Amino acid sequence: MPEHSTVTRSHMTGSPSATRRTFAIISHPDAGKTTLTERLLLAAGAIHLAGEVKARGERRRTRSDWMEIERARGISISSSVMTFEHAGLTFNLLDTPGHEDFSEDTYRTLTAVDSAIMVIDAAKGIESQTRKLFEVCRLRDIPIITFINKVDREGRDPLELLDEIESTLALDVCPVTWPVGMGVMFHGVHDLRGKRFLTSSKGKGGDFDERVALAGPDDDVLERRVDENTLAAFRDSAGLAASAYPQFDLKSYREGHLTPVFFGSALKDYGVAELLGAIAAWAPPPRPQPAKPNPVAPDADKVTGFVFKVQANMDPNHRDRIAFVRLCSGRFRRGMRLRQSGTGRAITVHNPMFFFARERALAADALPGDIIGIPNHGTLRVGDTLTEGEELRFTGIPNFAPEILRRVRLGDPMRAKQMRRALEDLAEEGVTQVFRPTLGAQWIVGVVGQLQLDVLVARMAGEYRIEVAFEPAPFKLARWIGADSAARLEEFTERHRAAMAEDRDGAPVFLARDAWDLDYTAREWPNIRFLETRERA
Ligand SMILES: Nc1nc2c(ncn2[C@@H]2O[C@H](COP(=O)(O)OP(=O)(O)OP(=O)(O)O)[C@@H](O)[C@H]2O)c(=O)[nH]1
Ligand SMILES: [Mg+2]
Repeated sequence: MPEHSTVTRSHMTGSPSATRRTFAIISHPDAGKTTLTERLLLAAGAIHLAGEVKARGERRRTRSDWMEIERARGISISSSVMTFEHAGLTFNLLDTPGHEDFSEDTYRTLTAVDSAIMVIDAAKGIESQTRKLFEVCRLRDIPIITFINKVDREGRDPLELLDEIESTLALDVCPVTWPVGMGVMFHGVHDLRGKRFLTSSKGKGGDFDERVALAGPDDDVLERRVDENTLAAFRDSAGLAASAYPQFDLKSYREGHLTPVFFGSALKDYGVAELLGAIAAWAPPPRPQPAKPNPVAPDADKVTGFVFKVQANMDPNHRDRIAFVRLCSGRFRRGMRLRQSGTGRAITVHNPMFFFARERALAADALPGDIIGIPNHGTLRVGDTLTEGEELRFTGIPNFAPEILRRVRLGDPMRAKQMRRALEDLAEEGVTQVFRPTLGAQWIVGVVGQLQLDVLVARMAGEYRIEVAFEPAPFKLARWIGADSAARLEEFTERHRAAMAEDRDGAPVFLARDAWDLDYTAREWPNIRFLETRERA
């Protein structure tokens, strides 16, 4: 572990966790989440130069896409945490991957946040992945701010986009900023609440660098800056925007009934500072977290938290393994002893880390809403609850049944042990799942999508120097099994030894040849449960 500075960040006035804003950025692939993340860090003063996803050389270095394969492909594969301070508040931002092959990572990340920014590409509107992510937010009552991105390019009509959000997601929408032209006719954005025109001193299509006071869409300031046709269209649509939709209502937003909508451009910096201001003013501070036997309120005295993500090899020079913990209550201090649910084991947290935009630092203390990284050698697992001793367990962190199963073939049989170690490491991160068949020595990996297999191959080679290849497995589906009667469960596993496996945690898994096989078996064994998801821990 390299040396780091130590930081104390808690502001102990009033309810301490009221100073935290912990949120995720979610969307379909390529909508601009990572670009927006960079711009938010820049707007908050946490960095001085925004990296670009598809730029070359130094400009390429975005903070959240740090993995080799993310930089090579220009996509996000794993969610990343970034903490920054601004306006007396501490923001914990989680940039998530959009591709559905990595959605398990995104779903787990959503268990750790209090609100979300939903990014929509102005040319595309709501896509199927957006809808799925939205459903997860709704299940967990996570309030959403919408950022309609890329208005500097040709996009769909803003009113049509609002109506689509309203009807497909059944949400009230409240426009906060409104575009003045789009694509080649893009002149800037009208901040409806702040009564300003965000524009460029370089004229049409330039990067944002100027705010001009604006009484409203009819203000003649615009006549000097915007061509006639664009202005007429803007006045029409902005007039409707102001009159046809509800006013912003904090309660309704926080309860998940209303989403404020920002039109902007992450790449050209339009609307980003306004968005940051909205997160500060509107996004909820830490909320109670679902747990058994009872939810945990952020102002409870004792420290509690849970692991929502594990990441191996973040530091290429050190074989590190970091468990990301969302703190839910109490005031955490470095060196504390915390008890791990399940095993009952106590661990002393010597080196808790904060992840800032440019560096990591040792965390001297942390508050509810904060996310700390705990370096460990495999003790801490996704789904683990940490407490000062209380018996409780945070709920709702799922594992999903994989949709593709492959047998692993090893290039060099001398390295079987290392390979298994690496597969387990990466399985723990959720890159893939791994199943150990009861019979036979060849492990089986399960993924939700093909891209995960590509990532597995690339990371095995890059981080562990192991060449792996896959061959078809004789199975297509995996289901966790359970039963009320232990004897019945044992009978089932005995009778299906050739189709049984264990997951990484030793939980029994039935591997079915196909849907018909699964269906048939399930009907033959009505007392056995076949589960598509398994809650961790
Ligand atoms: N014109 C334009 N391009 C943008 C804007 N924001 C992002 N882009 C481009 O869109 C592409 C995708 O951007 P990312 O920020 O990687 O998108 P993402 O949502 O993080 O993608 P994944 O994490 O892979 O799902 C990149 O080429 C960006 O430069 C914008 O406001 N305007
Ligand atoms: Mg990204």
